[in-house]
Amino acid sequence: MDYQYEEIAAAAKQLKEKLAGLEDKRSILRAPELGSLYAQIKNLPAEIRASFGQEVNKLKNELEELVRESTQPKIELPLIDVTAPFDVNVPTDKKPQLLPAENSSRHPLMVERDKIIEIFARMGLTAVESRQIDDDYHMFTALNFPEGHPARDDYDTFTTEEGLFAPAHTSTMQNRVLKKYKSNLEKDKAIAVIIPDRVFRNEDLDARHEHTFYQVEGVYVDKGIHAGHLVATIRAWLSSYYEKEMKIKTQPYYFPFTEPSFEFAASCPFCEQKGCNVCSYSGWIELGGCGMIHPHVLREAGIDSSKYTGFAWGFGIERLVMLKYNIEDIRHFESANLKFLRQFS
Ligand code: FA5
Repeated sequence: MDYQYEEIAAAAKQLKEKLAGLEDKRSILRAPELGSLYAQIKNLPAEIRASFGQEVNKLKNELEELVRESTQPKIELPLIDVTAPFDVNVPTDKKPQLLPAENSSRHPLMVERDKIIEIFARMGLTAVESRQIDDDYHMFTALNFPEGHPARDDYDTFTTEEGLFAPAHTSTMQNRVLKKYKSNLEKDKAIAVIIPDRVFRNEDLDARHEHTFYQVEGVYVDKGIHAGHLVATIRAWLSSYYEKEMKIKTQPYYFPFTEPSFEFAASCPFCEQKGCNVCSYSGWIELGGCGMIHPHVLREAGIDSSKYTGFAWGFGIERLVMLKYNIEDIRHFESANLKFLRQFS
């Protein structure tokens, strides 16, 4: 920094040299050289008093900044390309840290999404990311919704002028992951994938419905797979996520891409099924849809449906988290309400 008064410039040079050798860096702010500059101000001629005083303050600020820099622990962040995609399967503690943790906290949905991925990873399922814009083929045709099928109305979402969609569910990824991993089957390995990502719906909002939310899709295909594997997988995962033994109930439902299809509910973890206001006194909480992958969907991806069978499911991540922490309104997640968000950091 430049100083127009020679005396101040000389003191600045001297004080900076002195600072380098000091153990208690803050003591430089009490140095006699600085004190004597301040003491002179009141005796100076009126025409230079203000500018001299400003320069002494400038020197004090510079010293304070140097003290701050030398006393703050150095944060050595590795150089990273923030635009580069990284694999969603990388464990949380190995992911690139963009901000020092003390300046920020992660969103609870992202923390829980990582826990979900980690439990499935231990069960042998790999995570694949979805996309924010998709096409008619992946949203409907590949999932066995022919054109004009009334079930298309259940997935009413935002569209672009070009006729593309913001995906209304993570099932839009089924055809892609079946194609990507079908070579596993020839090597006697299962297709075992989860897709945790954001989805969108044209929805009337309330305490349980958002227009933008997260789902986690699961797709498992191998020889001899049946609905018992589906129920056992979901039950094992839920018991691990809620850290208690969970019961599962399925009831018949309809999805064009699974046959048979089910809605599944888990035993209420709050009341041990005695009945409470969270489960509307039924003892069960509905969590998602599932079923055996329809042979048309397997064949569309080039998989021999007479040889291989599989199951798929879709949970709403917000609903899972609401149940875990007894959160009564889904809209808290996107509210940017720091009082709510900080409870999870
Ligand atoms: C589906 O989206 C199917 N794709 C699930 C599926 C996958 C079935 C694979 C079979 C095989 P559904 O529309 O029921 O199904 O949504 C699944 C879950 O997403 C719901 O149970 C709920 O937990 C969550 N969900 C749905 N709509 C909303 C919403 N507007 N806000 C928050 N969560 C929602």
